[in-house]
Amino acid sequence: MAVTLERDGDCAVVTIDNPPVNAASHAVRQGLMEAVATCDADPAVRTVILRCTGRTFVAGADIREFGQPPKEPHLPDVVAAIETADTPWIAAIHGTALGGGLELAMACRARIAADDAKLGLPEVNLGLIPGAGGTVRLPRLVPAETALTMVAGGKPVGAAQAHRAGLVDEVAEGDLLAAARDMARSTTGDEPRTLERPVRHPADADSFAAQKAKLIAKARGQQSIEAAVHAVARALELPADEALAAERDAFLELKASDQSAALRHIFMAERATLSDPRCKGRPHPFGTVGVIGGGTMGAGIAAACLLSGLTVILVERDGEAAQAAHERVSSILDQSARRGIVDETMRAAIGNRFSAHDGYAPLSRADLVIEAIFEEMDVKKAVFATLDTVTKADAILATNTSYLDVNAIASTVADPSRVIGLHFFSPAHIMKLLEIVVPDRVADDVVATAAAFAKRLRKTAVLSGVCDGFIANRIMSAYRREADYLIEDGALPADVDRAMRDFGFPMGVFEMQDLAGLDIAWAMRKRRAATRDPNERYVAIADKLCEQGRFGRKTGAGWYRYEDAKPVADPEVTALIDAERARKGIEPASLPDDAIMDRIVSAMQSEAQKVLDEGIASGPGDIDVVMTSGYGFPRWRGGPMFMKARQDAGERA
Ligand code: T1G
Repeated sequence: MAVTLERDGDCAVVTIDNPPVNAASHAVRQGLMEAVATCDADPAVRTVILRCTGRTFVAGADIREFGQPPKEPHLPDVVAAIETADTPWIAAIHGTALGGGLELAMACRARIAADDAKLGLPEVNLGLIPGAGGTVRLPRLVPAETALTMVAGGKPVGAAQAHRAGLVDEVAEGDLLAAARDMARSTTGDEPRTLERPVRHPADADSFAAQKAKLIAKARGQQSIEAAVHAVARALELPADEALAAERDAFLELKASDQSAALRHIFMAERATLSDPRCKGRPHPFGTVGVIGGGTMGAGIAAACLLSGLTVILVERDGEAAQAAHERVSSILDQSARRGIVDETMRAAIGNRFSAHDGYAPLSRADLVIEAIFEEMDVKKAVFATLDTVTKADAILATNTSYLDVNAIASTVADPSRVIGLHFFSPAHIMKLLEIVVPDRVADDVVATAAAFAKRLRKTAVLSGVCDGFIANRIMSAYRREADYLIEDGALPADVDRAMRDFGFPMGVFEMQDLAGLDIAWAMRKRRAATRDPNERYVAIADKLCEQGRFGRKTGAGWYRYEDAKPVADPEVTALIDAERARKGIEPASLPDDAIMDRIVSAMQSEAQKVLDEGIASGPGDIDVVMTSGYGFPRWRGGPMFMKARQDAGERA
């Protein structure tokens, strides 16, 4: 039964049991409607407690029902039934109360939350706005500024913050149900219903207007964010019933939109990886992680593990490097503490789980070792040969290489079934994407352990086969090559970057290169020069910039010149581009932004199709996850393969 009801004296306890996250499915909605009627029909029931089994309160409407014709009772009807019930309901929240889950809770007369609970309205992340009264009830419980941030930002708040704001009436100490029973006993039924409360207007109209404008500007084309801002604004101005009707109309319009279909596609695709059969083995424990190399990547990986509660043993080539690595990791952790990602107590506890060494011996305690040294195959092979002798026989050995052959690395250890690729993206403690590179002879439980490790670090994991550049860097190289062709054909770096920003990328491909440093790719191009196909078009402009020492931001000039750290178009670069065009006899063409983006996206799609045809990626959703999580492809466009499917369907229609 998705919903059960049991009597506890003059209190009824309504329990939702709908794994994995108690989504408000059709069965749950029906069960709740019946519970409202049963409790209201029983004069002996004075209060009702709404709770959930399992790990969380209701995590929202059931996303899996979105593609089907909606079935009554609709969630707004259930929410209204609870709010208008004669018998007052109390929500006992643990885990997360999100979207429709929080809307159900706000229909109750009161809310009590476990101290580690989170409450939010993340609908904008699915291209929606709350569709069951969330935008109208929330500003009646919390200040308008908080409501606007929660609805348009889509991020949950913790129980303590929710309590301070007025969203929950109590934070339970100890047993949640017992605390809810105490609250029920003191509930009289005279408490105001949420919609009967006045809205909590903003403290200052001008700053509220500025907050709204800033949210809309940051949306970068995502319609749901602007719609969320307008919905909260309406709730502050209109009578509740009119605001509810307008919210529902806006919700239904967004639900039918391409952007919402795209965002729901990405949401489900990000979770599909871990349901891959190769991830179904039994994971090994990975409580203690060794990290080899404490440079930018190694330090970021170590920090990501520490922030996820793991123990880290970092190894560098000598004492001085180990000390420098320890300081690098510590400064990342201090920054995380300053940002409130960890509190001071956690920050201190992390320190006790971290050590840096100039020798391999401590790695005998590691369950998983991640090599993050520089990209030289011989050096990596030597490291793995050493790891083979110093680590436990069942310790998993991973390489963070971004393009080298993981099968070749695995061949250096006696048991290659314990070797896998874990390709992090820089900065490793921030970027969500993690490519799990699956070599030929790896064991299933090692892949399953990598998937469980990714989930523990809250990473978005994608399985990749072994090839040069795996999925992400292969596709990035392809569209970066196309961008080089574009500037030889007539565009300038600023044209390409503007087109990409207007498309929804956080930055363009040339700005990105200046940020990462042009010298890294230059070194790779020089390494590959001998094997490059002489018949393939080659653009030498980036090489010429590097020959002048223009490596990007770090040298004050690259594709752009940097004045006060701001990129400025540089006539010297334009002259260099003109000279290259002339040398090749290219008459520059005028390239409008949509033509630029068509070529950039097509380059992604054609390389992605090769990656799929070669079996390197399992499905088009993996490509979209890689491009949105790894390279800032706008999530509300769904990714290059989602776009291709829409284009192909349009052509077929
Ligand atoms: N509906 C259906 N299934 C869901 C779901 C949902 N809302 N949320 C998660 N799942 C599934 C997910 O697909 C996965 O399935 C499993 O649960 C574990 O998820 C009217 C219309 C709750 C914080 O946007 O943020 O309410 O792969 O791997 O990392 O206004 O899931 O195991 O088969 O993410 O512990 C609003 C979305 C909906 C919340 C848990 N709610 N979910 O994170 O586990 S719209 C959301 C999450 C709405 C109303 C509107 C997270 C989580 P499987 P997981 P997790």
